[in-house]
Amino acid sequence: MHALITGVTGQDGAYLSALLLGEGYQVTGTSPRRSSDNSNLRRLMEVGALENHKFKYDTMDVTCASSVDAMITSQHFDVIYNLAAQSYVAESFVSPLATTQINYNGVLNLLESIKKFSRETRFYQASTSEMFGLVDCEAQNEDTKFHPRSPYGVAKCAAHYAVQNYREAYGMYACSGILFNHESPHRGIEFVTRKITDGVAKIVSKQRMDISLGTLDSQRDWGHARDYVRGMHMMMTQDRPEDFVIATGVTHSVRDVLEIAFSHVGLDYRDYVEQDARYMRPSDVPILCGDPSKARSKLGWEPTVDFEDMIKEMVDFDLFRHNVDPLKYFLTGGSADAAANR
Ligand code: F7E
Repeated sequence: MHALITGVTGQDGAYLSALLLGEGYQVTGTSPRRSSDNSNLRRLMEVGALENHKFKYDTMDVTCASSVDAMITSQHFDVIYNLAAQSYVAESFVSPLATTQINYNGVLNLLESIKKFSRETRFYQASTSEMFGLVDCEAQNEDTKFHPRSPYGVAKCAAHYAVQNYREAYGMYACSGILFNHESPHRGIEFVTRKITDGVAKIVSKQRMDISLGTLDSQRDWGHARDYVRGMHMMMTQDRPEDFVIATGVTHSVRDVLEIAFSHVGLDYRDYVEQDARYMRPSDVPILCGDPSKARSKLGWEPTVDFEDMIKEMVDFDLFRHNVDPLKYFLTGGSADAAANR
């Protein structure tokens, strides 16, 4: 089996590559351009994908139809996972057109190319809980109406409907995973959980004194990315294509993330966090909570990582990255100097 993963250099691309390689797949992973210093391949290196002879890294720009056609006609792909996206919601308010170009037009380019050249290829689209936006029910499932609150969410809704349309119009195996927030030590530094865990590690290692954040009241259903890419793969190996919500069903606030991350290193977040209007969004999503019942019953999917354990794992990883050995740190009663990992 040969898989194409677009946006392979991101958190989910790395975990999905590792999963599929472990299942014996040949994996071609793409991003729009090669960076000269290869720093964008860091995650693929860390999960062990780069050194696997069945993994190939290539360039493809989903916003360019000829680039997509060239890739899809150059070899046969059994499955395509579209993870390419401008995924930072705040940035979509600044660059709505560029966001739409990648997050919607890019999906159309892929669907058109599959329709024209490789109709048997299965297609996965990374849909998102941001499509639900302003919700009026306690838990969101596959039938909950969309009320996006950002250019990011609007473009993702358009792409979601396009996938549904190609499935109905052309009988393609095309499905969307409606994934709620999913984090890990490989999460981008701009997202709130990682910004906090990296900030805690920088405070412990005395590289900074505080963290500036936007609203602390937002509530999200946060799961672990490794669990969520397993859900993607399960959706793509069914008899029929269907959309699924992937979530834990448990909601926490940004304040809860702060509480866990800071108390893990023996600090009180109130002494280190300041609020900054620059991180407030013109319209935000106050609360989300997923209902993964369909994924549970039809796919047999279950989340395996507890929220608190995940945040602590991220803090420990960031402590290591900032040269503090977490174990020595705790054993020496919170002395970063004594725990310096040199
Ligand atoms: O924000 C608030 C912020 O950027 C979460 C993406 O993967 O998940 C992610 O979207 C909440 C928001 O994630 C800061 O206002 C406060 O209410 O970590 P986030 P997101 O916007 O929920 C969905 C499912 C996706 O599909 C997206 O691609 O936290 N918040 N202060 C902050 N957020 C950030 N980033 N930075 C702050 O300083």
